[in-house]
Amino acid sequence: MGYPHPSHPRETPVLSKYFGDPEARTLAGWRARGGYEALEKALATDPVEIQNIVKESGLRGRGGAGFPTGMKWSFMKPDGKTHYLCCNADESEPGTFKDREIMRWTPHGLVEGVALGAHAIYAETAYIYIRGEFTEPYARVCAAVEEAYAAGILGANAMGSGKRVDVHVHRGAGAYICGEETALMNSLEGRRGNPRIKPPFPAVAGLFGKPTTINNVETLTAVPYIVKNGAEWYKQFGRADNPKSIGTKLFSVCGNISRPGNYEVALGFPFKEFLYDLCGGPLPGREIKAVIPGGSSVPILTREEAESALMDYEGMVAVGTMMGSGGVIVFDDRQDMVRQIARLTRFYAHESCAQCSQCREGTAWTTRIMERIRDGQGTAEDLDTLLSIADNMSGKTICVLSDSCATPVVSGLKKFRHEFEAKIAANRSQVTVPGALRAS
Ligand code: L3W
Repeated sequence: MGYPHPSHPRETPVLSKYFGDPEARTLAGWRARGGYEALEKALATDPVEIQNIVKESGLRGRGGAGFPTGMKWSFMKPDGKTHYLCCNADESEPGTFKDREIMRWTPHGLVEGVALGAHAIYAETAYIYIRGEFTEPYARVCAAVEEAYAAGILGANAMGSGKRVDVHVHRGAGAYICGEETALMNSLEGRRGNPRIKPPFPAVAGLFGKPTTINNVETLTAVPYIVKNGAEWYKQFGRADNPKSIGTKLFSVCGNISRPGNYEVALGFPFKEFLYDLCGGPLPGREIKAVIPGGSSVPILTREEAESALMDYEGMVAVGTMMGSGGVIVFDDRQDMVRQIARLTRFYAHESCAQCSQCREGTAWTTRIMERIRDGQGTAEDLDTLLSIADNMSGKTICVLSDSCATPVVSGLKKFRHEFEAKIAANRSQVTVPGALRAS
């Protein structure tokens, strides 16, 4: 894995400021850049005060759901029970590769955020659950944890505060589902990574049955900056007319785009300018056809929809999708959307834990039908069948993997139905009834 692209003048590099700077990886380098000052300050501050600063800052979860971080932390009370913090570093959402870069370049920034978060939720023990395939990020995070222990930043008397903060790094074994927070906890406990029914939410009964907070890598890494500079400083990032989406966000960009990579912008950035100015637009002679803006689990946008959107939680909802994890996948006019969507459904079918019938059967049937349409063997009835299966897969299972498989099918059929129909019309083996394709 190489160096990242130089920062674009229109980016707002906060978390990504030291991407590409190898010195920032070391403890000495991180400290020289102001690292661990926020943790030292936090360890001398009452956890409720830290929770309030984070609440006031408006920081929301950067893993996909956008839940307010300060509110999540405030569910954790000084009740005398053992508490745990889990950092979700199992980044596996197709199109998303920003946590990987945080861990590669600023592992101490993450360790600092994890230790700070643990203190803020009255936990002495934190786990970083890292995706199994992340060989280099795993090595970087382990090295940072080791250095932090050796320097007394972690351990029984963290930074001389008299408080214990232990951080364990746990490597996953390559299952996407283990990024779902309750599956992650089962996996950490040594069980099969099956999601648990919520409620109870982890804040009530989480890891080993104890109150637990689970936060994404990017979320935790943002916290030291907020604690150090204050909530008011953080609130400068965002659009003035939307107080619900505050801060900067890392977006990973891949697919048919001139300059792929990670970009950090203030929330509310115009998506059109992002795609064409920062990312250089489509490849020469091509046009953007579609964009998935938030990792493969969110609805697909047409080019026109994407170009009218603002990059924040509400801006993406306004065009019928979600900001999700910030994984932007770009498709140009060469792409066969049926083939692309079939590829996504196969991914979800492969990654389903198979606990819920709607997901186990639905992801498999959807993939079979998508692939037969892709291969020119589809029939007119297949489109209604796909929508009917999608309906049975949405909102009916323990976790949202099933919904995530249905989403690109439903949004793809709504926006690129003509591509499905063209493939079906070309299937000479079916008995065609005039008008049947448009019957629904
Ligand atoms: C206590 C309540 N806690 C909610 C907590 C809950 C969780 C957080 C958000 O899905 C999304 C999904 C993917 N009392 C609570 C409460 N909480 N109500 O708040 O919860 P939830 O259920 O809305 O979301 P989730 O299950 O965490 C995550 C989307 O992200 N996604 C996936 C990305 C995957 C990656 C990756 O691989 N790293 O980022 C992409 O869009 O579809 O919608 O902590 O406990 N009353």
